[in-house]
Amino acid sequence: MEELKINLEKWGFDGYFRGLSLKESDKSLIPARVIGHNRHFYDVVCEKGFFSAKTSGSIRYNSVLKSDLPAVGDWVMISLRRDKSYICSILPRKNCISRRCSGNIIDEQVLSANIDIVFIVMSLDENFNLKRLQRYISLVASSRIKSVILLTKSDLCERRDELLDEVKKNAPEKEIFAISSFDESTEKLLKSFIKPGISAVFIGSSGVGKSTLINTLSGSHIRVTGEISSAVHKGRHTTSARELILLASGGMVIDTPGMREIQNWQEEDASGFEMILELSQQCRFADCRHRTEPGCAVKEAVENGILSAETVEMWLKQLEESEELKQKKAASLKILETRRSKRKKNKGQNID
Ligand SMILES: Nc1nc2c(ncn2[C@@H]2O[C@H](COP(=O)(O)OP(=O)(O)OP(=O)(O)O)[C@@H](O)[C@H]2O)c(=O)[nH]1
Ligand SMILES: [Mg+2]
Ligand SMILES: [Zn+2]
Repeated sequence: MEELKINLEKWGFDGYFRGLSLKESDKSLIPARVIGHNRHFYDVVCEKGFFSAKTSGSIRYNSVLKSDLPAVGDWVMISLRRDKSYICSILPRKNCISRRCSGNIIDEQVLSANIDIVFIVMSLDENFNLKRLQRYISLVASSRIKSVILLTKSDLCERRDELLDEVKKNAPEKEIFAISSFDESTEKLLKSFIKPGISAVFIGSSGVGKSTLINTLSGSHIRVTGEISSAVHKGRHTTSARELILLASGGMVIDTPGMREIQNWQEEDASGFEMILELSQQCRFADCRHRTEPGCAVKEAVENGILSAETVEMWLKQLEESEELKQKKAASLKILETRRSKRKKNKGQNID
């Protein structure tokens, strides 16, 4: 049988990752990209084809945070065996989108790695919410990946132009499009961003149409969308896992499940709030919280109608959250460190 040989460049294997993979000292390991993940296995693609792999003991042992484990989009080094394949290491990420996980301990979860463009999807129906959009924008901004805003379901919305203008005012430096997933022009628009070798990810709340857009791009209906299941009255079919697919036209797309909560792992960045930062320097008190302090330039700007009170509220909320997050993060890292060193000690005893 002829051996399947896959061109990894199509899957985004560029000079950067090739260089990193060549540095691997264990020459029996080969590079692969993680294209899917379920509870027990990772789906990977390598030159020899598609395989299911588990993480090696050493990856599991050495990971403190969830982000130390492979994520969809990661380039990894694998040992390929007929029956079992193992992911032995993760090549350093170019970038990643991550969020903090809820629970008692703050942890970081990588949503996807090595991404060239993020489509932030929000629909122009009852899901439309400027504050939520701002949170998505800062989630992506802290990862320094290019993002484009897609306002879907424009066919259902009579205030389309009005809402589009509102978003443009809130995110003046972004490319923003009001689209319908079912328009022919939509495929063309998206493909103008997703060129061969490019990895794109779609993020946004559940039901906004991420899978529908990906179906349009892939020209197939392999991704289940809300519509199919409502036809059989089984409730909405929402995407439950992240997966990366290669488009026939070149380029890759990652579908993600709708996020219920978006919380940044990296500290919030100030993009969109530059004006407040500048004004703060003119406040009478250096540590002005822009609430009740006299001589507050920010409050004054709001009163004069130069700055919207909503933007200031958003900024203050973000500050409070990131302050809280910083403290929790420090505490969590301590707990996780202790956990790791205990594990090391236990292992030492086993060896003795
Ligand atoms: N009218 C209209 N309906 C749309 C549009 N895009 C998607 N839909 C419908 O919206 C519903 C949800 O779409 P999905 O693609 O499953 O949404 P999703 O973002 O993948 O949702 P999750 O997987 O839960 O995160 C489906 O019934 C789609 O047919 C659009 O542009 N216009
Ligand atoms: Mg979906
Ligand atoms: Zn102030």
